[in-house]
Amino acid sequence: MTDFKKSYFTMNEEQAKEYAQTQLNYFKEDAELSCKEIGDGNLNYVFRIVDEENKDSIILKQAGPVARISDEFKVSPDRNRIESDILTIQYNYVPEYTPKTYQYDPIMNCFAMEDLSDYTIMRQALMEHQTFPEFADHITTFMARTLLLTSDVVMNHKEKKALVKNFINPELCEISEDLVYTEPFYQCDRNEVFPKTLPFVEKEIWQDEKLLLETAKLKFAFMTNAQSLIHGDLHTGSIFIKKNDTKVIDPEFAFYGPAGYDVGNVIANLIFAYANGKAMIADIATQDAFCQYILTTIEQVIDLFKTKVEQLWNETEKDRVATYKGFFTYYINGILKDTSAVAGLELSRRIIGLAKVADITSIDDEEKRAQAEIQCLTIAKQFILQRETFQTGKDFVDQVTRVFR
Ligand code: SR1
Ligand code: MG
Repeated sequence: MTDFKKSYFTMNEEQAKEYAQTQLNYFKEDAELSCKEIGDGNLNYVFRIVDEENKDSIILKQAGPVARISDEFKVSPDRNRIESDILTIQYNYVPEYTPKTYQYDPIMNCFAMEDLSDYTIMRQALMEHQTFPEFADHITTFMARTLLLTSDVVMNHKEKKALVKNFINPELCEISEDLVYTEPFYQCDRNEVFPKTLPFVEKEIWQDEKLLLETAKLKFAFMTNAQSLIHGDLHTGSIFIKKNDTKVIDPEFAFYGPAGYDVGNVIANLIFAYANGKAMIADIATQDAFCQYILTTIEQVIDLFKTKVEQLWNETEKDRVATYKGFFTYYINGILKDTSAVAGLELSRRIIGLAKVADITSIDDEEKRAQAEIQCLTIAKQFILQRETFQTGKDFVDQVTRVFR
């Protein structure tokens, strides 16, 4: 019998099964279980454990001492606590779109959660060019509630500060500070630039001093603006989806940061799906239908987000000064400006930096891939440099269609 109470070690499938049998109050004592490691993210181990008799199943997620993508990233397994805690908070605010968690173990740095095997990772589904008309509605409910209700606008300020403390997440923040805000903007060894895209990156990104200055301002805003308890990594690989439902997973990068960070990540990753549709769908009618769906979704994400934040703002008790005339407009415009900037940063870093997205890397025709990458980077520059001009869904969509003509 393995002693799971003594000290932390990373589990293999057999040990995860034994863990589920002996440590989780979930399966019957004599249940016959099977276990498979199904994680395909950059950081953690994800075990799916199934009761072979009634097919009831659960997910066990364990944090390892280094990232899976590269052991250069030594990240404390305590991120598992952060993830389990924030899933509980998000579940309180948005039970519809958050998976249910069951049990967190601070020794083994793992927690159990609802199995979502009947859902697909959204990035995968979008690469198969599936469409999800309700997604914009779901994700904007998720973002409006989690971002506004954890902010100083509506929270008791001492309680908010206690949350800031609980969610200090230095190691995961450092990954974003490096991979999102710093490395893509100079010739860093860790970058991996597609050779046909390199001349554009060298001239239009690394030598553009105006752009570099803006990324510096944005990096310091990311590190200092404790506005909302953000998910911190809200790309389409952190979303489980099926036709009429959405679940947001993987919030281990959570900390108090700019609210627009989450919205910007959603927008950028929809643009990657759009670029993939343009490059990979040969039939023009099918391509048009899919790409139009993405544009509609981008527009709805921005406009519904604004509407829902305003609704919540109006129906929730607030700090006295937040009720002053003009403050809401100032506040939401700030979030949208950050949304634009972060969308630009995410578009850049997934093309130039270490952590790529399959929407782009799966484009097998080299010319088409380089074209898609340069189009994404062109949009990115505008999103960063002209960030105060992107305030409506249409502003974002127009920029995408101008570049992808
Ligand atoms: C070292 S981790 C690389 C990337 O994977 C995560 O999902 C985050 O996006 C991070 O930047
Ligand atoms: Mg992740």
